[in-house]
Amino acid sequence: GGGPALAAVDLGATSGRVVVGRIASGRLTMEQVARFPNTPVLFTEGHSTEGHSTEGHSTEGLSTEGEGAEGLHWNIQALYGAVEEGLGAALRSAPGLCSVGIDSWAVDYALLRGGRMLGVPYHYRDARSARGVELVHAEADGAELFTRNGLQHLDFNTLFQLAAERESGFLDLADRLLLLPDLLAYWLTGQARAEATNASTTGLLSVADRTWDTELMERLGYPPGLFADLVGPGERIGPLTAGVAGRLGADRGRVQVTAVGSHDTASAVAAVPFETPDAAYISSGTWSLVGLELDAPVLTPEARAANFTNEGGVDGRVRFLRNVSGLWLLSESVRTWRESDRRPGAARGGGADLQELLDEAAKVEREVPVFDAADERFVPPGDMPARIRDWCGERGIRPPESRAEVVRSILESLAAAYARTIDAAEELSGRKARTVHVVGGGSRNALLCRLTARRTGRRVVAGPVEATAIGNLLVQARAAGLVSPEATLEDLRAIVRASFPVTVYEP
Ligand code: LRH
Repeated sequence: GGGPALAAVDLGATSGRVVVGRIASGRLTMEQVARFPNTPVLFTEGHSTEGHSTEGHSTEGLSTEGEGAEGLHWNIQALYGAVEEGLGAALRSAPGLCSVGIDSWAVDYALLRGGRMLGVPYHYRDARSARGVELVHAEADGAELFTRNGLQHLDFNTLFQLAAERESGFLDLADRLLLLPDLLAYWLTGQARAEATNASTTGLLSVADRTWDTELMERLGYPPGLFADLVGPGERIGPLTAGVAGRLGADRGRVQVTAVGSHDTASAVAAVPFETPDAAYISSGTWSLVGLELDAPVLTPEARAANFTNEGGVDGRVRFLRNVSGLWLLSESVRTWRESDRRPGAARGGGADLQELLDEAAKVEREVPVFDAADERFVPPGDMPARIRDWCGERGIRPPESRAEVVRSILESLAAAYARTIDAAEELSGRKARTVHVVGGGSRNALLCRLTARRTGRRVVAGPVEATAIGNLLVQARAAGLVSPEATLEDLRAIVRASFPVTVYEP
């Protein structure tokens, strides 16, 4: 139809989508107009990988464990092409499109000089960050960093990646750094900005006042001028450039790019259909982000020891949470099994269809091990079942044997990590969490939701699946005046409740 409409560009670690949103009688309707794969690329140096293999077999160009690997990168040009195409589809479906918002995973960035991108952005799962951690900690230790930025220590936080970049001399060439959603917005509008929720994941934003920590930047040798001016969710970034508007067949000036919670988790949390504040959330996808929404950060030594983060949320809220692993453990296992089934002479391993495996996993009766899903060894791409076996072997625990048992073990371990994390969040913040909301892809995984209810001893409210796109769209709707500009986050969440059903799992 010709009424006003919005488009959310939502990039995930495995796929991206463009979703058109419309508001009618207090409800949000959504239409997915484009979906495309996000396939990282592994660049290797010359011939140095010849004769080597990664854990004994090829991993479709994804592993960083082979010798001679130059690095794991995002195919950002392909993603940008798909975004433009998706926006073309959005305009065809909704000629009244007036605003576009972009979100993606956090922490990753591009360096530019004179407006041109230098090199190909790295994937946060690339192994180089470990070196960056050493370099940064030589200047500022973990305790100091936590009081400055409020973040959970993750090796891939932008400030660690940049130390590796600086050591290679590459940083000296750059005059601008843009996180990936900001880079796409720059290509669409010509305006270079730093959206605040995502900037909060760099480690270089002050948790006290959410401005750039130029003192820390200077100590680490990162020129403060690299970083763009901050914008908050709901602020305008700018209209499409004449070139982009021309290609898309849009009237120039009619379509604005609007800042949203450009960190996907910020958009997802904005769309959690909380009915009361005493509830926790799990934003469940490649990662599981488990925690509470608070008005102020928790910066105690206990919060740091428990590895909690205080990320910036929409409307100045604080996302007090822990990044525990997620469905990545499952998707990498399935990938490993498919590859081994394809190898000539492979014994039939019993199939690697995810839904079938989940059905079988639900029937597993033998007790399966609960391993530490947050162990660092599970971060790089690779053979997760082998790593789980190793984890168990090191402790003399009987490992899961069949594929169904491995799946069950992964889900039990995730649910156990959720339970631990929610209990810790309550204790650290003094806020009760009587209900657990699960949003994102994992909200569709009935077995995981059931195990989460059982292990947390709390009621689980699952859905919506597309929380990230919903949060992205609702922030734009408010900015564009399609809902009241005065609407609070709670008002926006009432729209989520009115628009999307949920599934309840009792403990
Ligand atoms: C989830 C996510 C998460 C970050 C990680 C890098 O997609 O943005 O919040 O910790 O990716």
